[in-house]
Amino acid sequence: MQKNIASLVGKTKAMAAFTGDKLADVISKETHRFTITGLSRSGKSMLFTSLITMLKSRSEEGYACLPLLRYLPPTRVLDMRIEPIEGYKPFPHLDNIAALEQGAWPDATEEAYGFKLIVRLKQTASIKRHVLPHTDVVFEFIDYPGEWITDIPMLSKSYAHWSDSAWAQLSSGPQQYFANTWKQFVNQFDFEQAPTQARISELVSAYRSYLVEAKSNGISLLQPGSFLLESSDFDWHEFGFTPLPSSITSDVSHPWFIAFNKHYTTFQTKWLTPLKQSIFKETDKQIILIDLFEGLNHSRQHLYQLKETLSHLADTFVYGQSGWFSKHVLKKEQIGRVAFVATKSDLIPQNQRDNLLSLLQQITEGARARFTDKPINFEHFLVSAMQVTDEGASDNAIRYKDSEGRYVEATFEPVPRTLKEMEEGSHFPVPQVTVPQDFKARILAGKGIDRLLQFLLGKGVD
Ligand SMILES: Nc1nc2c(ncn2[C@@H]2O[C@H](COP(=O)(O)OP(=O)(O)O)[C@@H](O)[C@H]2O)c(=O)[nH]1
Ligand SMILES: [Mg+2]
Repeated sequence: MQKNIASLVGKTKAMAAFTGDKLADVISKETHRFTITGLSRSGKSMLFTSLITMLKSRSEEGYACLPLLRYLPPTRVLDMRIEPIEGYKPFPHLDNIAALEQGAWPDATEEAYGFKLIVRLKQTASIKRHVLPHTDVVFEFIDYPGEWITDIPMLSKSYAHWSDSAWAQLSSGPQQYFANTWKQFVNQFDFEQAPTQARISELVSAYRSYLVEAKSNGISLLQPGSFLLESSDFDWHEFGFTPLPSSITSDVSHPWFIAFNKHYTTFQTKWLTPLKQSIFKETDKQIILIDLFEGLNHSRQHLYQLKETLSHLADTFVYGQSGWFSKHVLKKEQIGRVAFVATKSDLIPQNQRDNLLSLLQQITEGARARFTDKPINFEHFLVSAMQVTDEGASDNAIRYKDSEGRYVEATFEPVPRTLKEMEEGSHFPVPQVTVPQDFKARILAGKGIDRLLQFLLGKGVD
């Protein structure tokens, strides 16, 4: 499809169809496909909601938000419109705005949504203006549940391999504290009895309780993430599986191994393969959203775990799984662009932002190390999709409405610049903010999005 990045597509075709009264239809077209990825709760849906709100406001109300977006100067923008992408449900922008109006954050995403933003620009160069009065710049965005992304690496593992690594993983790091009940359950479980549907379901539901609890305690690497979604398109009630002790996974004739191996294969072929083809499609521009606050709020171990998760998912993030990126971008010696973005930066005072950025750079170290010799341009950003907080009386303070609706002021210790600086056993309390009534003004006051877009809109070759 739109494989030529920033190219003029359909120009010749448009010229051929040219007739005097169709002048307005003669346009050149430039398509940018962005993938915004990130673990669940990293702020993807809110960022999309803000982006649409900002761009609409910029074009419909002439509001000068996104001042740094030189590429789309308001004087050149004729209009902007949002259209669905074929094969995807339309992004629920209006539902999200309605939720915000009720003082609630947008619902957690349980399926994939797509939308296209089409920005029609006046042509400036005079010859072009004569022949092609407009350029349409098309941005394609896809939003999906973050729980899906953690499952993509399971495609390249066999059941036994996945099971052993999942077992080792849940026995280490901060997640081990939430895995005890699950492990006890497995220890008393009678694997001598046949894997009937009822017994499989018992085991799956015990494992799922672990996933749910670990997730609510800030653990990010949880597989299969798809099992966390009630309304998953993959029927984990019928084809569920769990990791099993290695005494079972090492015995290929064991009835439980056979049963779970079969379910795992179904999960790969019926769910993961189509998922990777539809969601993690060709793209040369990646935005990877990272919520550092969940980790800061819990412990240093949580941040280490986040770092490990990101490096584990690096290939999925950057290349998708289609190999498109490597085939098309790398071979053409273009530069791929990857933005690592720490979200919700309004949750700390302005003077702590440098510290947060430095922490972000350390958290992405492992992921970036996977691409040292590749022509990929990485950059780190902080953004807030909504500036929920206000400045406080001192530079170390911010004001916000807490969960009881009181307007409070909180003073902050410095955000650790590195993982090492965060003391063992300490945590960095993060304010529990609510959606403010003047949310729209606060979306327009969100920070960092224009710089981010500007970076990504840069041409493929530097
Ligand atoms: N303070 C603040 N909180 C945010 C912001 N963006 C998201 N959040 C919070 O993070 C939660 C998860 O965001 P969401 O966009 O649903 O994440 P997703 O799972 O990646 O789509 C929201 O419910 C909000 O509580 C932001 O810009 N500022
Ligand atoms: Mg979401």
